[in-house]
Amino acid sequence: MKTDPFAFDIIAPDFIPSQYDNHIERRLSAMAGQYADSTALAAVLAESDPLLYQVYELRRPPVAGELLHGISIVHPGKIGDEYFMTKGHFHQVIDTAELYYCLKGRGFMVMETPEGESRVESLRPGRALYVPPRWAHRSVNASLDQDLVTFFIYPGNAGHDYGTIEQQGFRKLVVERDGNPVIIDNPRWLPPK
Ligand code: S6P
Ligand code: ZN
Repeated sequence: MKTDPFAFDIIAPDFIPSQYDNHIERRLSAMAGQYADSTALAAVLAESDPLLYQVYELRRPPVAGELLHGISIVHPGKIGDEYFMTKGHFHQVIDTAELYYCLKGRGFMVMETPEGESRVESLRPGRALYVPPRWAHRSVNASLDQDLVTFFIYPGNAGHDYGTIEQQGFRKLVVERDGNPVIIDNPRWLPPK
């Protein structure tokens, strides 16, 4: 499919792209199993189903030479002491990388490989982050009063594999302790076989 060059704007304060062709809204009910504190989770869901994050995608044909890109906005909040976060995934074509650039907020990218290696990198405005091939990734908003906004770019054929993360989560969790974000081990996580 031939595409002409195009340009668009991503402008403060909300950074919603001036053009996009897919808008995803993820609510708590869609990823309830990911939060460690099931009592806090049930209490929140009994009252409401909060919007955790939104993604604005400029979709591209699913081929290696294309670059799918867009904006991810994780809203502020917690379930128990665990901050709002994205579901997280491996790419379906696992050896595809992704580049993130943080435009707003404070947070972390939690990453791990199928072999159980784990890394957590800070996100703050002006910071670029490279997620290498084979690293699952999840963004966490560690601020309770502002959105975490990132611009992402990855190969058009990468796809998403959510299954592994849905089963046992990431090796590390980001939680609030005495008003500060702290990285702890996920008690539910199991080492690779
Ligand atoms: C896609 C890229 C982002 C995420 C978005 C939402 O490869 O990493 O666009 O899709 O941040 O996260 P998730 O885990 O719900 O897809
Ligand atoms: Zn990705």
